[in-house]
Amino acid sequence: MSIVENLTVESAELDALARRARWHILNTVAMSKAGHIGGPLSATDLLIALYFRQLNIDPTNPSDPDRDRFILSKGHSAIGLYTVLALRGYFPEDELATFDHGDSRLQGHPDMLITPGVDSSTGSLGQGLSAGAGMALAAKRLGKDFHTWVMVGDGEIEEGMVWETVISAPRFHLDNLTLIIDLNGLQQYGWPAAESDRFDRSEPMGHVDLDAVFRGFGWNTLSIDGHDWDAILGAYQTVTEARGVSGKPTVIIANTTKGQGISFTSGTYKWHNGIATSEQLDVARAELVAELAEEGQNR
Ligand SMILES: Cc1ncc(C[n+]2csc(CCOP(=O)(O)OP(=O)(O)O)c2C)c(N)n1
Ligand SMILES: [Mg+2]
Repeated sequence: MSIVENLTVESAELDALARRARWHILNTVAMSKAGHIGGPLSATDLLIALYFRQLNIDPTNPSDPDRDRFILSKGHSAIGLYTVLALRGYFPEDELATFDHGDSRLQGHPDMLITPGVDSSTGSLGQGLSAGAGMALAAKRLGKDFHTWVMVGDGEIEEGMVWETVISAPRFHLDNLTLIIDLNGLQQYGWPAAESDRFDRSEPMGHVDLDAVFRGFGWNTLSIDGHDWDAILGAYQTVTEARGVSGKPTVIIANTTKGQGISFTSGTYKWHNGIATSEQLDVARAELVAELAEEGQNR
């Protein structure tokens, strides 16, 4: 294989990276005046652990045919992916400032044709798992041992197309395919929790036993706390051990909090997207990475 060795990054360092990523997410969207917040923040820890501890990738050679693949099917969380790609070295952190500009490589939704490290264009919810299953099947047919990872949102899995692949992937014995469900309990809109709270957007999958459903369709299942490094890294390790052995795809059901990591964005659908005020940026900076203030990142 031509890929570089995985990095050795300790949990404390992962934590610092995640804080930095969360700051970039809030600040970049505020500066560009467009973009999503809650979904990128719920996925941050899962993505940091994936890119810094799990994926077999080489940021200097993003088209390596042997690289592991990652598809952010919940493409509206693009700024979360771009931030992690920048921290991992695919492009400069400074380039994040161009997010969503017309001539930028970092569009509002991921574009595999222009952004280094993006393996599939996404944004129309529901499609990424099918693309990932195709990649995993291709790997089997070509005799390659790269692994394909896909992340979906819990609102996203209301899309029927997701379930076509949930049904078919075990039939092809895709133990080189892993689905991560970012189960943050919120989407953009949803059902009211009570008559008195018409605008609560909670629990799109709250009535579904996802573990049992996936198991029934023939998947390996893991349920974890998606903000606990040991749990995340343990699940990724279990996936690695099952590769080529289990004959089944694996789903990681990651219990997360939408808007995780910043006090005023945490746990509310109101920060699905949004532009932070300068006062809110001050609060977030103090909570996350005070040292960034001196670097003048709040453009
Ligand atoms: C097919 C499709 N329908 C609707 C949208 C608009 N949309 C963007 S994000 C979103 C909510 C997604 O919720 P969820 O999957 O739970 O994502 P997260 O909570 O991680 O932001 C919707 C409806 C879309 N991008 N694609
Ligand atoms: Mg959600």
